[in-house]
Amino acid sequence: MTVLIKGGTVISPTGSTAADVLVDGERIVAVLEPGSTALGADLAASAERVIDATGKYVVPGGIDGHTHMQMPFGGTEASDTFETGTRAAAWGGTTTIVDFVVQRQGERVQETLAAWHAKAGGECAIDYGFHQIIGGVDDDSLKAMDELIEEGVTTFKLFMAYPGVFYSDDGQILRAMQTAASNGSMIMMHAENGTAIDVLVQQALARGETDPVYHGLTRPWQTEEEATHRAIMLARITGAPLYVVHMSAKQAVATLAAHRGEGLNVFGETCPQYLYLSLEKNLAAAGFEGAKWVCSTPLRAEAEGHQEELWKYLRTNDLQVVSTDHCPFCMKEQKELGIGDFSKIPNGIGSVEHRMDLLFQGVVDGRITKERWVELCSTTPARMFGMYGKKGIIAPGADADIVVYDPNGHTSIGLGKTHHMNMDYSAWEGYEIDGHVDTVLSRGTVVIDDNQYLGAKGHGQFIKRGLSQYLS
Ligand code: DUC
Ligand code: ZN
Ligand code: ZN
Repeated sequence: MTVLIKGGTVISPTGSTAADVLVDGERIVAVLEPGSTALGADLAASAERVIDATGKYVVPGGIDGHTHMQMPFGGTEASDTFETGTRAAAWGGTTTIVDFVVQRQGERVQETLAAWHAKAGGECAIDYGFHQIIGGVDDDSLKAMDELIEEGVTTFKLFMAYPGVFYSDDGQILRAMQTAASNGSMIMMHAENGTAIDVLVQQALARGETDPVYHGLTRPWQTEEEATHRAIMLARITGAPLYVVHMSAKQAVATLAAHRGEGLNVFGETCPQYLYLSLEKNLAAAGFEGAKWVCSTPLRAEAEGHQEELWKYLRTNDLQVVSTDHCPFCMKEQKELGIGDFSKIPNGIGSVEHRMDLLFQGVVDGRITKERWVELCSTTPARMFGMYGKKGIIAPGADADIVVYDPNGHTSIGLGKTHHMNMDYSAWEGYEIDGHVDTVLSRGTVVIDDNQYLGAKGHGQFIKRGLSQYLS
């Protein structure tokens, strides 16, 4: 099938240009100046399908480099399956996710990877890759890190939080970083001081402070900044590259930025919830309502100015990627596990469907340019996670993962279950976006068009990723 996307403005991090995009099968074969008679123009004239993109943006499909579909966590399991979560992602213009395989102490890494392949295989609407969580650093799991690179899993997540669950101590982190430094892979870090947080949590509960807001108050910014700094120091000792996930504290990003400034390969990711939502407005909502926004790292106080600073850091490239940390739980029977004890509320927010729209609102509001929007949401994740060329760019030879985005359209989020994530609420209820995902192609197949889902489970393929292209 040949598809011509005609009359739109093609956006990349380096600029925007009026161009027609020709797709043949699963790939982009030409990006043509309008009216061009160059190679490919003949083919364009005979395209089997023409999509009129006049007045619209034509952008590389979104890459969400941080999702947790059906993740076992907090005494339950994240409510989106690979099927429902990737379908919701497609609705929102995301055409690739990188999800996390979970390994805990005592489990064999390769067996957990096989289990995740079994869960996701044949289920996904869009392409997907895996990062590997190493929850039990030992000789066997360190050896597995070398082996997984051959299997296209080139990034390894460690936790400085959640003692007794995923937590690694500094010695374990050091060893994993030494392995990453030697095999060229990258360490992703959940940077929060988990043992200090656990003491603060127990003390709060003993005082009868059980509401959701105490989740945020027992994880103060110092616990994120301290862990970020410690992770950077360990990276510095070992020479390993470091990617700090879901950063929400401005002080932690300042520390990261200072070390980037010294030339270290340290990178930072934030998520839409840390840009728009806050401790006061959301986590402190009346009654048990705040549970909707319990995630870690936590939402931060607007009065402290974190959200504004994070937007600034996105602009200045001190934060490089926006992912979602999509980890949805329903209120009923899941978030409700924490009624009367905030520490039992499963941690996570669902946003996989809304990332492209929410960040585009940043373009409308003048916070970032549309080119930076594409860079943060697609091109840099592709490069960071070893997929660039195939993903993250509109260019001949790349997969035809394409979004036709209408900057004059409108999207109402959340209202009355207008979203497609498998959740009984929306963390984004009431958000209005000045833009709209019109058409989405995943490897040349139209999966969303005119507010209709046309995709199919099993279309999405596993991506064997290479090493991060930021390290070579
Ligand atoms: N934080 C969350 O909010 N959910 C999943 C895991 C994590 O680190
Ligand atoms: Zn995390
Ligand atoms: Zn996560």
